[in-house]
This record gives sequence, C-alpha cells and structure tokens, in this order.
Amino acid sequence: MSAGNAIGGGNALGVTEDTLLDIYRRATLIRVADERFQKMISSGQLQILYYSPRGQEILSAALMTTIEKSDYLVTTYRGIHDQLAKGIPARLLWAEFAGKVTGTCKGKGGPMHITHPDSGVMVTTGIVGAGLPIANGLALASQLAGDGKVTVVCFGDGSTNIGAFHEALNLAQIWMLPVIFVCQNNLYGEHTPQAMSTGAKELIDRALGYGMKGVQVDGNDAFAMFAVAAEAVERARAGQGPTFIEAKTFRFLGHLLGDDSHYIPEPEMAAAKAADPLPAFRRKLIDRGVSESVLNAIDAQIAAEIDDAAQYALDSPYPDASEVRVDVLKAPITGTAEISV
Ligand SMILES: Cc1ncc(C[n+]2csc(CCOP(=O)(O)OP(=O)(O)O)c2C)c(N)n1
Ligand SMILES: [Mg+2]
Repeated sequence: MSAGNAIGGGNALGVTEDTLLDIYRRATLIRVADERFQKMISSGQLQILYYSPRGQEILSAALMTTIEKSDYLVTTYRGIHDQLAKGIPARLLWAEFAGKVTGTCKGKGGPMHITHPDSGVMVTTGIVGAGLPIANGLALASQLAGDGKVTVVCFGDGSTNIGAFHEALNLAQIWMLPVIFVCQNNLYGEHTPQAMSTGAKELIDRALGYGMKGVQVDGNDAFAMFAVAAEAVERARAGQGPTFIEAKTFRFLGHLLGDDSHYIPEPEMAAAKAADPLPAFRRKLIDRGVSESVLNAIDAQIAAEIDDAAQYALDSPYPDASEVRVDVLKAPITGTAEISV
C-alpha cells in the first residue's frame, strides 16, 4: 500500500451495544433472506437470476448503521445485503423480485433495478461501474440543496477497471462531494481473480491517484468496518469531501446462483468459509457479554419476518397488462431550471 492511504478500523470508538445488536440484526436478516431466496429459486417458486451476497453480510450491516434512512444508497445486482441493511422492507423487496405489483417498483423493475426512495435506495444497476457517476449526481444535488445528506455507492473490485469509476472519483474529489465510494472487494469479478484483471496490487491505491482519502479495511470485521464508515460519513457531512473505502471480503457462492466456483482454489474457499464473518461476529458479541437469548430472539424475529415476506410475495398479484406503459416516462418538466453555484 502506498503512503498517504491508511489501514482503518483498529478500534470502533463510539460503537454502542445497541449499534452492535443492530448490526447483528441486519446481517442476520440478509443471511436468512439469502437462504430463502436460494430455496425459492431452486424449487421453481421464483424464476430470476440471483447474485448471492453470502459472506458479505457484515460489511453491509456495519456500513448501513452509520447512515440515516434519508441518506442515499446506490448499489448493484449483487445488492440484497445493501438494500435490506439500508432498510427496504423485506415484503417489498421480495415482491419486486417476484415481479408482483406490491413490489418496490410495482413489479416492473425486477431484481436488477431495485429502487425505493423512501428507504434512500435510489438506484440499483446491472451495469458494472455505472452507479458511481449517478452517486455523484445525488451528492451534487445534496451539496447544492445544503440538505446534509450523504450518498454511499457500493460496487465490486471489478468495477474499479471501468472508465466511469475513474471519472467519478476525479470529479467527486474536485467538487468535494459528500459521497462515499465503497468497493466491496470480494477478490473476484465474475470468474476472474483480481490479480488477473488489475495491475494495481492494492485497490486502495486508486484513491491516491485522485488526491482522495482512501482507507483499506477488513469488511468482514464489524468493528473495523463501522469505524471506517462512521469516519467517512462524518467527513462527508462536514463538507470535507469524498472517501474511497476498500472493504475486503469474500463471496461464498460464485458469481450467480448455479455457478459452482470451480475457478476458486478449494483452500481459498475453505479458509473463507471457516472464517465466516456472521457466526464470528455472533461469538464476539457473546464474548462481550451479550446473552445468547437476546441473539436467539433476534434470530426468531427475523425468521418470522422472512416467512411473512416470502408469503406476501407469493400471494400478491402480478401487475395488470394495462400497467405496461405506466411509469415508463416521466412527464416532461416545463420551464427553465435555474441553478446558481
Ligand atoms: C459494463 C459491464 N461490463 C460487463 C458486465 C458483465 N458483468 C456482470 S457482473 C461482472 C463482474 C463484476 O465484478 P465486481 O465488480 O467485482 O462485482 P461482484 O460481482 O464481485 O460483486 C461483469 C463483468 C456488465 N454487467 N457491465
Ligand atoms: Mg468482485
């Protein structure tokens, strides 16, 4: 790693027990939802392409506890961890995955285009790297409005080789936008390991090239991830500009459901699974004195929430054919917009 960047998250000052339990709740919600999605797809109840975030739950859960519901999130096709952790109600997410009229986009967006402004989830995109300039736009709007909102954009390691990534980092730094670039580095882009697609050894060094503050962190460590993200949010809100976070993680289930991960060396996969971040975090909480019964109660509440969400999606109707052209185009804005900078 080059000088100027930092390895972050040595301690998690200010993280309360309530926040730790909140991280556990969000991470467990993601895990249980992911398991149920897999089951429903394998059994034919849902017919979708599915990109599991298994292994990346703690990263999102810790990150999203550092921002408010009104803050903005932009994410990708591998997004249910981010979307659930940001607060999209499980029922609405499930219904959208199932193409039902009760979903976040009335069943017309599907898994690749989850959008729910009420939860601050502004855009989900299947185009690698496309989220970053969009995040800049949201952050610029907040800067102009002076509303104090922060935009977080999540993307993978593969995205750091896309032109839009570089343009977005440069512009965000020049304009000191309140945006946080979170690279969820799971070490693979589709079937290609990072070392075969990227010349730079450490992705964190990308930040240095744009004069941006960059922090590398173990995204699977809730304490470290929380500390790094909280500091980035504080800087963004204080007008001190963007941060690039490289959060190291791993995906346990291949690029998309059905991919057997044959291209990942068995010892690498076995080591990652042995260090599974969610059970490790659970053990840490117990070591800190959290009672198992508290965690079991959270587990039970989430199991019920996911049962309910899955059933809600199955029971909901599909959109009517008459809906096909509704919500496709926004009515043109008339008049002249004036922006003073
Ligand atoms: C512009 C563009 N190029 C290629 C693809 C095909 N594609 C889909 S996912 C993916 C890999 C992206 O890897 P990464 O950014 O590391 O994200 P991860 O899937 O690991 O979360 C690729 C190449 C695409 N969707 N968009
Ligand atoms: Mg990746």
